[in-house]
Amino acid sequence: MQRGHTRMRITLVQGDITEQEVDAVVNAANSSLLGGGGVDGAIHRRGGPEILAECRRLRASRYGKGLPTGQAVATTAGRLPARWVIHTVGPVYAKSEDRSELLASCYRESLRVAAELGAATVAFPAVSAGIYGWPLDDAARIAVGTVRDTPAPVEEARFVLFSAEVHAAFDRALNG
Ligand code: AR6
Repeated sequence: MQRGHTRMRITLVQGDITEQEVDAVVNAANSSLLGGGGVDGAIHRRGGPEILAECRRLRASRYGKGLPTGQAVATTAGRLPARWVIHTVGPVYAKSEDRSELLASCYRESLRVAAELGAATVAFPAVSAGIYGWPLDDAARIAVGTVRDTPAPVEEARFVLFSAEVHAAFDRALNG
């Protein structure tokens, strides 16, 4: 079988992304790559200082001005059960401007990086749906639709949703 031609399985779980036994965990980071609240805070706390050390090296080299919104970059996962963290920067929600393409790009670019790493299982949070204020149903629709439409040599894309409410929104987006 040719790589990239297997169909990616999309799964949903309610839980904490830092506990997932997957190859790669996606982090809803900010451009600084130096940490924050929400998923980002949890990943750095649980993963330990190795992740931040690698993020600092990225800031000192390829991403001197920070990681642009919609892009993705990998580091070690430190002490997490995963092997890698793929940091992506979601757009802040704005009523005055449609930033959906940037949000879709987070999922596409994260899958591209996962493919480069050879990750077979990837866990995603609901990017931009917390501190960045994206309305839940729309964030879920963009997340599920983009992952579904992005061909990648990944066996499982697992959305890990922190609350029953977010899980329900992703379930509606996936199963109608
Ligand atoms: N596992 C899974 N989901 C989680 C976890 C967890 N451990 N913790 C929170 N969530 P957010 P954003 C959910 O705010 O909106 C940070 O400060 C949360 O309930 O983490 O993209 C960054 O540094 C929500 O559904 O990310 C940026 O500055 C979803 O994850 C900014 O927040 C995303 O919420 C990024 O904001």
